[in-house]
Amino acid sequence: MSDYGTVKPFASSEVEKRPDQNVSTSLDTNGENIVRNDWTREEIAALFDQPFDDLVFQAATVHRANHKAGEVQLSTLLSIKTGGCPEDCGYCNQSAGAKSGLKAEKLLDVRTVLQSAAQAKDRGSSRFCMGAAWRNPKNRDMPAIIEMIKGVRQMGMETCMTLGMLTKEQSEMLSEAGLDYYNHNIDTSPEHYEKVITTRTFGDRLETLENVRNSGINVCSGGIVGMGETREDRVGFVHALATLPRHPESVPVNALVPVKGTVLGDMLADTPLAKIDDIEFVRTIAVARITMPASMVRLSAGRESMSESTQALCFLAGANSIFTGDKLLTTGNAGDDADETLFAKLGLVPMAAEQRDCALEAAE
Ligand code: SAM
Ligand code: DTB
Ligand code: SF4
Repeated sequence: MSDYGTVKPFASSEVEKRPDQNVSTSLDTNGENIVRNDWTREEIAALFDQPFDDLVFQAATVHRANHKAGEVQLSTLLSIKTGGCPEDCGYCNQSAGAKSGLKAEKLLDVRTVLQSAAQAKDRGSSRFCMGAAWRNPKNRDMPAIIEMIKGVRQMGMETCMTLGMLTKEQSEMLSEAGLDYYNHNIDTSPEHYEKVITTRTFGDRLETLENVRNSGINVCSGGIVGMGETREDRVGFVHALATLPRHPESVPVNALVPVKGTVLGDMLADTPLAKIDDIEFVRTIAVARITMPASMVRLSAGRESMSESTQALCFLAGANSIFTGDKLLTTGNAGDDADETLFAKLGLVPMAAEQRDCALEAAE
């Protein structure tokens, strides 16, 4: 199988018959939503393998049965502790081992973080996501982290944090502070994981997700497409998320931002794999939407170098969340002006925090 699956549209001069449409869906015969956690890899591979228009149509149908079409949730990111990370994630310029020239910084003070959150709120964002370049938070960092959560919540915004691995006790502390979401990505398939990161295991990731889930915080977990993985790995990646005991409430799908000086940025530079094929990226979004119908699917990193039409296809295929602003954690993002233009062209509107909660409750 090629990296982009088994459909060979121009393989011969014969007119090819399109595959039978007997693929699994998450809608029952009345169009009602069924949340399934028993997806097989074969079923997920069959979803990916469909003709593109069938796949996107199916994903859009599932999307409309579970969410208000045209509404997109907006989150803003802030790096609260940048660089110098002891982990060796091959995609990340914040790893101490990366030679990207990024300057390591200490944990920001609470006031600075709250000022950024207030600006994000003024620009229409409903969720503030704070990220730290840590393997795990130290107990001495927890008081400041807790103050940040409480302060952002007091402004009426949802809070999200991504701080690396958490113990049960740390998850409980964050939950008690009122943290709404914790982001912890599985990043890729279990098989591809060790080719990208050696300082922790896929199992370590699942353990933190379990701690977060058990402490009652909403789970945000997804990964990166375009790290030189195969179609089979993308199937395994979606399968790992869609078979969790409970689907993540948010599923960020990032397109690799190839940064010079990182293992993957340098390895993939000037190869055909340097940029994920747009159609394959949209397919991944669509399959995530179909298999996790009630979750928010976030079109995450990589939008800065994505055309408007590819982004429009992602929204059609069920993406209903983005990061706003001109910066992600350390790299560039599309920016508010570009997004305002895009939303106006496509007739998309920002989703209010309460509406998001209703959509989830309705689907549960
Ligand atoms: N250190 C924490 C951790 O790894 O869990 C939190 C921060 S980390 C930067 C958050 C996520 O950003 C990673 O799990 C990865 O999926 C994504 N990410 C990092 N660098 C990226 C890049 N160059 N392109 C796309 N996504 C990236
Ligand atoms: C996620 O899945 N994507 C965001 C968020 N979770 C923390 C981070 C993307 C980071 C892209 C590289 C950077 O800006 O440093
Ligand atoms: Fe550290 Fe997170 Fe970057 Fe990995 S992704 S190097 S854990 S900041």
